Amino acid sequence: MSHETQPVLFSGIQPSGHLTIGHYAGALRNWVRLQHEYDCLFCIVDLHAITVRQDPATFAERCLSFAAQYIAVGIDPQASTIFLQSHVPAHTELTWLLNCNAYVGELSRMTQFKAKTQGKTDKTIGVGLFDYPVLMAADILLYQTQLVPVGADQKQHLELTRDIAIRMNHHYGPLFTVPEGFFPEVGARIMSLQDPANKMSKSDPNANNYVALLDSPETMRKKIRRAVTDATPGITYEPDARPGVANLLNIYGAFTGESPAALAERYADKGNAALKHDLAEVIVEALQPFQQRYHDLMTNRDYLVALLRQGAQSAQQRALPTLRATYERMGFLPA
Ligand code: ATP
Ligand code: LTN
Repeated sequence: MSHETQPVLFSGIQPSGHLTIGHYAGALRNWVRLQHEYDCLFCIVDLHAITVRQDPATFAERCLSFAAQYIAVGIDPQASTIFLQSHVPAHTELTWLLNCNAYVGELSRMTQFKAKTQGKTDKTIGVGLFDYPVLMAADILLYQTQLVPVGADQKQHLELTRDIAIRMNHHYGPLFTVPEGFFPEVGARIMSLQDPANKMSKSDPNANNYVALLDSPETMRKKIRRAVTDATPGITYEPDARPGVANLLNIYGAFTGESPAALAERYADKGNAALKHDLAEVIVEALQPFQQRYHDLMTNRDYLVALLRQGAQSAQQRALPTLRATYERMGFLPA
């Protein structure tokens, strides 16, 4: 199918910390799976990343590394548009127009905002962190996006995006496609290995909480071996009663396509050690070709830089009609 007739898919990841098996399970593997059925834009949302302070000395390099990881995981750069958010000014421009149609009340209810500001005072909470979901809405709405494949933690942000789109369509006439989320059945929320009550996060100061896609095989094996489980004999899939074991089964299922319940049956008479051993091997084996491709790509920086430039040009062109229509409908004098 040619791109003109395909529905648009948009998704993005912040270039902060290290990409983890959580991002693989919740987002990346679905991008790969869906990329040929949709007209896809995969963004490295660098403007979102600076809502938490980033080290300027390493930030650009991390953005390039994320682009290489998108391709290494299986995104075909010929078929999809890969680009950096900061290279396409339409994203920040539309954000302002949306800001004036979004409410402090709805942004104050965002659980990610509440979690990231917990224990902080107004004097130290950045305005960017508060406005983060509006920039995300702009990312999505600029391209008349129909599908947004993300992990379960993004459900609320997607609902807000839909609310803003519906509200503006109502006020100014049809402007935006109202997008749908795509949440995987297995792996939509991978939990921390040491604390299965919390989400696995790539910016976690404790590296034992996550497996990074670029960890060495030995590090991966060690982190899985040390994952917190419980003392109950045998393996069962009981997310509430046995969150640590359930998390390992979810990760396993995300990598092999099996259901966590079926895996639990297969391992019913075995122990945690056997499950961890096999899971580590599944992850190591799946990521070995990814790591090889990644290292090859990183030796060709000119290629990556050119690809991102091309992607940004194409994205900006595609974003302009919606941006201009929004200005126009809001009554601005055309430039
Ligand atoms: P951070 O951990 O740095 O605060 P984040 O990982 O929550 O950030 P992003 O890096 O922007 O945020 O997440 C990118 C995508 O990966 C989103 O679709 C998100 O839902 C998904 N994702 C992130 N962590 C997980 C996880 N633990 N399980 C499943 N999906 C995840
Ligand atoms: N907020 C998202 C990242 C993100 C995104 C987007 C995802 C920014 N813009 C547009 C999908 C579509 C997160 O996962 N933290």
